[in-house]
Amino acid sequence: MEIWFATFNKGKINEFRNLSQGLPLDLHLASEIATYSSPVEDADTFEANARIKAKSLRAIKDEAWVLAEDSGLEVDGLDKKPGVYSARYAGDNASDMENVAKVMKMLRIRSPKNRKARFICSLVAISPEGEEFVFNGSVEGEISQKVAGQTGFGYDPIFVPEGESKTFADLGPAFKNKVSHRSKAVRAFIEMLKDRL
Ligand code: ITT
Repeated sequence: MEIWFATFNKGKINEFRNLSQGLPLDLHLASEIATYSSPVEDADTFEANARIKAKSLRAIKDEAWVLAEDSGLEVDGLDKKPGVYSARYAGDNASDMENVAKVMKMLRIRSPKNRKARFICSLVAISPEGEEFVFNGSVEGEISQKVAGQTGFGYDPIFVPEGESKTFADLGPAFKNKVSHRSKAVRAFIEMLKDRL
């Protein structure tokens, strides 16, 4: 089964590959298409932004499955920011570490005590026939006091999932793939696909 993933985020790609291991999927990436560039993600929900990405690739690839996801971190003490702005919280083209530093700084200023947070993932898939499917996943946790850990990407070095004392970046990819927002959405997508394999 041919699937085209509308993402340029290597962290998302690695996690999808891990989660879909062993399945007869022929995974292709948007980066293989020289003429494709990321669309403007100007919607105010994860799902709507994921749909924008899926549809932009579907416009070029209409004979295969197309997949896109939008995800991010909501921090309660920051009025649910960075939310849909997670990739560019510290500015357009900001690095992961710059975004992490901004969350730590804003929490220190605004809400050092309330560190409750969650990751959210909304995945939109479009079948070769043009049917659209939406799968959502989230994981609750809190923002750590310190940046810690070497694995993963994005805000993983400051996100401690509920019931744990270490960050996702410290806990490692096997743990993250068991409980993460993305793993929940991707697993639901895979379950739906299995019926069609
Ligand atoms: P594409 O649009 O090309 O898929 P992107 O990185 O721009 O890649 P998003 O617009 O969905 O993706 O932004 C998601 C951001 O949220 C991402 O860059 C991270 O900063 C953060 N994020 C999402 N999932 C995460 C995870 O599992 N761990 C850590 N940070 C995550």
